[in-house]
Amino acid sequence: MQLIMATGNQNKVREIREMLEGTSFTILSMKDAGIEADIDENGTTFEENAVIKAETIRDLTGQMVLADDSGLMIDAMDGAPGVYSSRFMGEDTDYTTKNRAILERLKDVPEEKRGARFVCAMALAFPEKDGVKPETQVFRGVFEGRIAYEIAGENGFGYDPIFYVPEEKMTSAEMSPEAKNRMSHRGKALQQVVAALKELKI
Ligand code: ITT
Repeated sequence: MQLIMATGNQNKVREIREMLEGTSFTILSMKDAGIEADIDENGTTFEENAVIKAETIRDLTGQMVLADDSGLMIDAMDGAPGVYSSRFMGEDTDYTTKNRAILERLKDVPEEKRGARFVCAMALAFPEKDGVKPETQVFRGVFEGRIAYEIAGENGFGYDPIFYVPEEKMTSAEMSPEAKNRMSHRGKALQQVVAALKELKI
């Protein structure tokens, strides 16, 4: 079964493809599908934004669509950057600059107050049938960790080099892709999506 992924972020597409390897589900990115859309992510929660993205592309294509809205919530920054993770310090600012700025901001914050989590909401939107749009299903995955003291690791993307995973004693950018996918917010949300797709029996 093929799903269109409503994202312009190729790192998300890569991780989701890795996780779906060996299943009967395949992902077509918007780029592959030749879809260009500038989606206004004006929701205030991950769930709202995931639904906006999935339903916009479902309405445009008439296909089943999966969307991922995710971000990093930092306790010492009152949950920021949160839903604004990709827009933090400006969409075009590179992640080395963003990550350094966060480390600088937290330089005097002790370990026990450096808690952080990656959150991922995934929305699955279904094609209209007999003039009715089925209800979009939404799932959430959370990955708990802390903000590191230094940038470390080359894997992953975005904020991975400053996201320390205590159980692994390394950042999520130092973890192998397989290990990150097993523990990550995206991995946990995707497991629920796959279970829901299997229930559909289509
Ligand atoms: P789309 O809206 O087109 O899907 P986007 O990158 O703008 O792409 P979001 O609005 O969901 O996506 O922002 C998510 C941001 O959160 C992402 O750009 C990263 O900065 C961060 N993020 C999410 N998951 C991450 C992960 O697994 N590792 C590192 N950073 C992550």
